[in-house]
Amino acid sequence: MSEAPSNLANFAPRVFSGIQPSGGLTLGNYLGAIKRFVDMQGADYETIYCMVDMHAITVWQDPGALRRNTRELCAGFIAAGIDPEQSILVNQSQVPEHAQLGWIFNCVARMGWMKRMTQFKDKAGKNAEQASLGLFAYPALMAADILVYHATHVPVGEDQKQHLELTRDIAAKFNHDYDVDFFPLTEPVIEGAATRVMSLRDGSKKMSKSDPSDMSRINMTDDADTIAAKIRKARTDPEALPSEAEGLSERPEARNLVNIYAALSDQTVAEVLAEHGGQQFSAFKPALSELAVEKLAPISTEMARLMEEPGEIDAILARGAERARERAEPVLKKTYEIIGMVR
Ligand code: AQP
Repeated sequence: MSEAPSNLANFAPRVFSGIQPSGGLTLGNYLGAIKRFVDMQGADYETIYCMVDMHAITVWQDPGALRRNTRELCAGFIAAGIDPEQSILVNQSQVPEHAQLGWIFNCVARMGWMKRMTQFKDKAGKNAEQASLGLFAYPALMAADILVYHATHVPVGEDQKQHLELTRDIAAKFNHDYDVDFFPLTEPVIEGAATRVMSLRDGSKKMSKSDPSDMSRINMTDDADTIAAKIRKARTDPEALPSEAEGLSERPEARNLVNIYAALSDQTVAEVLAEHGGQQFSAFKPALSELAVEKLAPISTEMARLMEEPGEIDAILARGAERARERAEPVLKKTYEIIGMVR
């Protein structure tokens, strides 16, 4: 983590976060990210939410699927409660300043820092020689996504913590190297009961849109029967639920289902266990399915409705790009000035 003292008092509060259109949205993306994006939308901050399509292509994407997933992600944001008037909704490739600042940050970030990024190691796996250069450089572009807006707060799931620490390190190094106080040392906002939703098949792996097993995740577009079947088949242990949170510490699968319940019902884990402690999974799973369907069905129905009008989604993204560029352009211009580029 960067040692530089916080300089956030010098910047207007602004929230930025992004999601990759690398597949359909999962319950992990919803609880760890989108639901909290909605909570942060309000008078206190300007909010910018991005479909990070240039990150998605760090692994192969079929062009038709990428287009569809980008629109579907935008529909998901809106259906979950993001207001495109109040927040800026934009896809990354329509704001070239992200990539332009990303290049500069490739020259600020150090190889040693990048080599420590666990997400690259996880995603590249044993086949690192065959991974794209973009997958390796991804966190420097992510820093640019955030800092091109001088964003001060970034709501994310737990898995993004290391990338946000790198973002602070890049900002601090840039400020130090050029003797300026130009980039904010952004604060990660990792809060709530579901900062790390785990796979339904393996409590040690996070729920992910690119997991080969569809049974490992709940997709935001799953219908009620599919959600119920996935929860029924979710891996658990033979014990009843404990009545205290400590009783979940060695039970990752049980803890995951309780965390999901807590996040969906806006309760604490203690409140969920006060109500359901002592129950067998044969009773708790149907209660969880019912809750999940109740919360997710209105979102998926609205997503499907919005997807019938792709032209409207494209217009929202085009307008979002205009508003985003109004903010990003002056930051990039000033960055070029600071580093000595003749304009
Ligand atoms: N399982 C999760 N629990 C909580 N939060 C999660 N997020 C993702 N999965 C979980 C949060 O969602 C935001 C967007 O993530 P992303 O799509 O940009 O990338 P990711 O973290 O790599 O998500 P996936 O689903 O695992 O995508 P793929 O499979 O394409 O790599 C982030 O805030 C993330 O923390």
